[in-house]
Amino acid sequence: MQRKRTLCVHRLAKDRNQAVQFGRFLANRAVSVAEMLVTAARQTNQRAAGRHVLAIMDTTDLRFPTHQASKRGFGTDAKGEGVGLFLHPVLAVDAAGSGVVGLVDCAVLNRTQGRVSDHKGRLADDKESRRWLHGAEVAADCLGAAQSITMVGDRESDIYDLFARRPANVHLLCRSAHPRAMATGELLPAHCAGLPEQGRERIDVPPKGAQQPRQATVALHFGAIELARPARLGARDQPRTVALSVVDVREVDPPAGAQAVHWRLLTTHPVTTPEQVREIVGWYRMRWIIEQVFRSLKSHCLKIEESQTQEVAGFTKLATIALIAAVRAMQLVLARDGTTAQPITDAVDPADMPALQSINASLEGRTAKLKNPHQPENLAWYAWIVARLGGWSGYSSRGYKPPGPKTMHIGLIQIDAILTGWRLANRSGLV
Ligand SMILES: [Mn+2]
Repeated sequence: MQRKRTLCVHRLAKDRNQAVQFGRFLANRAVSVAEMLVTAARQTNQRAAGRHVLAIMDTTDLRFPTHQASKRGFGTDAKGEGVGLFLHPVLAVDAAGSGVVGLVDCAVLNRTQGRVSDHKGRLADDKESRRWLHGAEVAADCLGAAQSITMVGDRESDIYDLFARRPANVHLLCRSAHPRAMATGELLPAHCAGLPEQGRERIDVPPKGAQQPRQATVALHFGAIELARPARLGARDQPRTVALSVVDVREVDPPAGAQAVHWRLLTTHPVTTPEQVREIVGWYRMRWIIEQVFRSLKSHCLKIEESQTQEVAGFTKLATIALIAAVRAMQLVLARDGTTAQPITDAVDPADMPALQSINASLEGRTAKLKNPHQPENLAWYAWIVARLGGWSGYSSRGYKPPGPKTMHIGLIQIDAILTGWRLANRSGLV
């Protein structure tokens, strides 16, 4: 799937016999999602050795509006209307180099009981929000080789239970969602409004909906806080307070009609300087990587929601493999500038190197600008080849778009066809 970039078993297989074999493989109960994930996490941990790793998590919902009738064992989608399934992966990203280290875990949520309605009346352990704490625990267990781990989550992960029960070796970083009460009785938003400004910064605001990309001036506020246990948790075996840092980044004088930038981030990291604020905001912004992985899994690349697989168990296995393939394409996107210092062996079989050398030579132009600027030992060298085969011009100056997940996806399909041809020619003695 990493090479052929499809979930369609018939296209993955070279003939009908192999398609039958693949079907049996997926239906085999000994082939488990847990085993696939443990293997992926083991490889990720090896690459994570000695690094500060961000364990980025998010939930995505899959929907199958055109296959409602044929799907078996699936629960309902986010709206409770059609057939759906939820994936909650944990992705390891290098905090310093921003390269994708690999997949750590993926929780699968299947709402066979229908939509969860009564959120507040249930204890944290029983709720679907348990997936965040579970992800933090898996990261703690599986990334033992990492120098340190910081879990990164969006507003959904603003959960007291998570702050209170996080594993000792996992730091947290999430966006605040609730106007929580502090130990002093004051509410968090009011407290942040009273914090002194500690500096200003110009930042790039990416385009969103109808909003154009722009530059914004933001004022930085930060401080140590203590949050109080929510009253509804009662006297559970939870600490009365948790100590965190808050980072409050607010746009100064936003242009008329624009949505003002306002990030209120909560973290277990100490924050005492504007440099640390920049670091925290930079780590939070790396959350876009997991959103890109979801995009390549769904919309234009792997088209996971078009899968014809009917049984939920078989589909979940295919989806896990597809997730690993989507993570690999994203790894190439981030490696393209050579800043992640990843070895080419992370993605390439050494036996394919002669073919790749030849493809590279055929793609290089006469001018220095159109030469592959990276060394063949580096993953960036391979990313350059894949991107060029995917239709990227090779120009990286202003005005030219750098290659994204879709370009890498197309390039990977091309490279597979070329390598297949290369191996055939070698076997027939023509080369
Ligand atoms: Mn989310």
